[in-house]
Amino acid sequence: MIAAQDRKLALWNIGVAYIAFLIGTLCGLLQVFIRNDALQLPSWLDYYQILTAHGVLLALIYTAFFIFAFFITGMSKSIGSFGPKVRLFSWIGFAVTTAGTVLATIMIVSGEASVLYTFYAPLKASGWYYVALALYVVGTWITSFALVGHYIVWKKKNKGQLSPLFAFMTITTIALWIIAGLGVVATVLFQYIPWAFGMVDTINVELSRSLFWYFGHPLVYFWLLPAYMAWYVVVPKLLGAKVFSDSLARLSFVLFILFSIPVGFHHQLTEPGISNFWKFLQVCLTFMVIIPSLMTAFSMFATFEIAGRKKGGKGLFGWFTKLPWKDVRFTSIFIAMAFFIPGGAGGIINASFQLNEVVHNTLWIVGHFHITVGTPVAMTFMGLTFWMIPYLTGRKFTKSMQKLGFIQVITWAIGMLLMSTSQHILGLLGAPRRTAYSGYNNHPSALEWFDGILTNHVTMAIGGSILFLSAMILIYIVVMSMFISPKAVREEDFVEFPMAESDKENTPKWLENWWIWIGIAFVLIIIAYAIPLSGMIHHAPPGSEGFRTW
Ligand code: HAS
Repeated sequence: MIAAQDRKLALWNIGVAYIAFLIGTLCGLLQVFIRNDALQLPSWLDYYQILTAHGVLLALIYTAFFIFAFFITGMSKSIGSFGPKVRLFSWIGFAVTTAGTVLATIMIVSGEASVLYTFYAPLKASGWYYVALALYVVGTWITSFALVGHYIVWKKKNKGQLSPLFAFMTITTIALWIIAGLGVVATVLFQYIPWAFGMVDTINVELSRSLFWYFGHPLVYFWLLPAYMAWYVVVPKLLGAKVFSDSLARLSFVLFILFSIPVGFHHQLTEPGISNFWKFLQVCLTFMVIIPSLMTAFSMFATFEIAGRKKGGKGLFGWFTKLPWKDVRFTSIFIAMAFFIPGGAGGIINASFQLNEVVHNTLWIVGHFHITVGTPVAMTFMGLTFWMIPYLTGRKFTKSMQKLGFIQVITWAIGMLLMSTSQHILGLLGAPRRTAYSGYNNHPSALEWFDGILTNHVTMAIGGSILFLSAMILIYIVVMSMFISPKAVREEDFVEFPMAESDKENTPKWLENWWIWIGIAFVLIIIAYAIPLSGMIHHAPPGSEGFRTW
């Protein structure tokens, strides 16, 4: 068991994460009904306000707080309890991130920031909303630096040794997050805040979007990598196996530092103002970032097969039946992985220049992110929640909670399958994203979106409702394991942190040479961004004044 003070820190992070999850999923439920024209909002509430709250609270707040809870728990477990300074800075980071979260939520609820989670200019929110975003990023950086400090202390005490896999992966993810955050902090501090507070009249839209996506794409790997950490480190332990290959795991993580950042233009393929050459270059780099995910898929299949055969699985697929299907901690993560097969394939489609023309800004993209962040990542976090909170509180994860856990993940999978499938199909039929309900004057194309059995807005709403039900079951499990479930007394009732062994003997030391990886990352960033960004600054068209469309 890790130190009580580290547990407290992690639990507070999880607490905020699940408050955001509760409000965010409620907003999601309202949205699917509005899109289906089954719900009219009162005049003081706007669809775009709810959409912003949904995106911000789930994609930015739930994820970040949960991820830091996981990092804190795992770092304390793998390299030892935090010292007083690390703990102090982690609390300061938590407080600043929470302050940003509260301020952003107040701005959204009061109707001052219906700009969606991408906050695209020239939509203009209250200046305080951008201050809130800056606080959020800086808060996460403070916690990140605290964790890096903890790692450095360990490295000094263990000179020449490779760090444990969990710590290595935490630091990789943090490196990615800090480098990525530079883009969003730059645009918020130097463009949005002066513009929103009236210090300047106009904003350079293309530059602001490009700096946002410089951050926005690695942001998705900031969500994904902690899920991969669970796949690499937790899953083998649940299977009774070791990490398949320590070097493969580390290499796949450092490849994310290299290739996840210089690729933001693949979100801007339809935008004018960026030449085809730079778009093409960044699309090529996007195809490079697929490789570490394929390495991860390979590693997972290998782990399953080795574990299944060790348990007596025979023949080509006999090992599959030997996996611990009755353990919800495993089954939830397995379903999460399975969703990432179509989720990742969809990403490859999005990144393909011509196909992007068909799907960009349609509901297809919404379908894509619900089967990437909304299931592979979120359901992995659910699988972690089942043991992490009992581990931190010292309470039991009872048999009835395990049963409820199964109901929760199965309903999530069914709801997501219905909702995301219909979103993908609706997208191909041209239904736009980021829009409230509109009948489009009964245009035949728009009428199609309400036809068919599996392919319409009604299916989407049914899926969304099942998801909400599932979310409420999860909240119940969270509350039970935080406050109500009986305290574990007997040895066998204590829930452990399942952390698999990873053989480091054959792992090359250069894999943990951060100067190499961060250095190459910056070289790639400069190659991919220096010329197009400087072009946007030096040949900027007239800037835009702000618009408030709500
Ligand atoms: Fe994406 C848009 C391209 C991955 C999230 N993406 C988005 C948006 C979000 C998002 C939120 O190129 C919308 C942003 C917005 O608001 O506008 N995405 C990709 C590519 C990948 C990818 C190439 N995306 C993700 C992940 C996300 C995420 C991960 C969240 C966590 N995405 C795009 C593009 C756009 C985009 C364009 C812009 C579209 C537009 O026009 O606006 C790749 O990283 C995917 C690689 C993954 C794989 C899958 C490997 C499979 C594994 C599972 C193994 C399974 C096992 C289980 C072992 C190749 C690892 C076995 C089970 C059995 C049943 C057998």
